[in-house]
Amino acid sequence: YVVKRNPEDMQYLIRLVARLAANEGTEVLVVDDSPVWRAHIAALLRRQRLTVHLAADGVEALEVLEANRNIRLVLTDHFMPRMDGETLTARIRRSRGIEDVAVLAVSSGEGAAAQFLKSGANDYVSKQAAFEELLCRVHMNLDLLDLMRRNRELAERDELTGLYARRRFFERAADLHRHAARAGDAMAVVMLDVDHFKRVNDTYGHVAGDLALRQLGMMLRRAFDEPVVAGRYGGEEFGLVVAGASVQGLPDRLEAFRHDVERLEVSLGDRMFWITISAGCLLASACGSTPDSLFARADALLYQAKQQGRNRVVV
Ligand code: GH3
Ligand code: MG
Ligand code: MG
Ligand code: MG
Repeated sequence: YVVKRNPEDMQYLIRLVARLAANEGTEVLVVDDSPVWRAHIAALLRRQRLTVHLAADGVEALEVLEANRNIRLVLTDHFMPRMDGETLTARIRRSRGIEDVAVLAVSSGEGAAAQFLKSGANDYVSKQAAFEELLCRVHMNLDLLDLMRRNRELAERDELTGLYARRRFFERAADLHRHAARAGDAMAVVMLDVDHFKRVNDTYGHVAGDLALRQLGMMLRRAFDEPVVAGRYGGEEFGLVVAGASVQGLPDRLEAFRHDVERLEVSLGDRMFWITISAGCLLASACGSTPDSLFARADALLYQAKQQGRNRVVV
């Protein structure tokens, strides 16, 4: 790096140190038919503490990508035998989004940038540019991938419980329903609600309420991991969706879970309390139903559980 004695460059240098640490060991792929260029760029990137894979053309690059699913950035040349960089970029995009694998096109051709970007490249740098620019773009693109990943995580996961947040939960439920309807599979939709939770908050405080929800979320994650889709769709309301063979035995597992929750000791400071849950568990065929209708019927069962005195599962 060329570091000028101006505040911007010094700031960049400081950020770069943090970046180098964050990106250390990140896997990248250099695709170029020139062995000299390949070796040179690889050495440059290894000095940035990146893990570098190499390929001599697009065909080899696709093989390397398939064998190394952790590669996050592809630096690709334009003209290469067997498969050129633009085709390679388009092929990568058929299965991997721009937030999954970044493509940085490295070429000397006039007008190549637009072609690359239209094929799905994240960024472009000319072979005539200073290596410093190439390095800046490598780190910038890796940072953007991290940012996109973090944003998605924030949007999809409920912060308190680590379960799917509302929107993603209903999306996953719809996906599951579509597959199950095609396969003619059975489905189960469970709606689960903490009993008299307003009282818990009123008696022990909001912090204690949060703690109870966090512990309940942890128990749900443990008791119903994949292929069960578990989410928090409301304040003290949780949902489960499952299709196919896993539907069998779900009512029994749910009853055991209800019992486990009943015995969970939630303690904050020197105070201890217990919570109970009610659940509506709908078993249905995915064919001839919509996700909305299944949720509405599960909700009606949950309402029955509340009516019948709470702390119970109605199937
Ligand atoms: P029911 O048995 O009929 O479900 O009674 P309930 O009190 O649980 O139901 P209600 O819907 O009246 O109240 C839900 C309460 O859950 C109200 C709200 O303060 C509380 N709540 C919702 N989200 C959160 C949260 O994130 N943290 C805490 N601490 N409380 C929450
Ligand atoms: Mg070439
Ligand atoms: Mg509720
Ligand atoms: Mg409630």
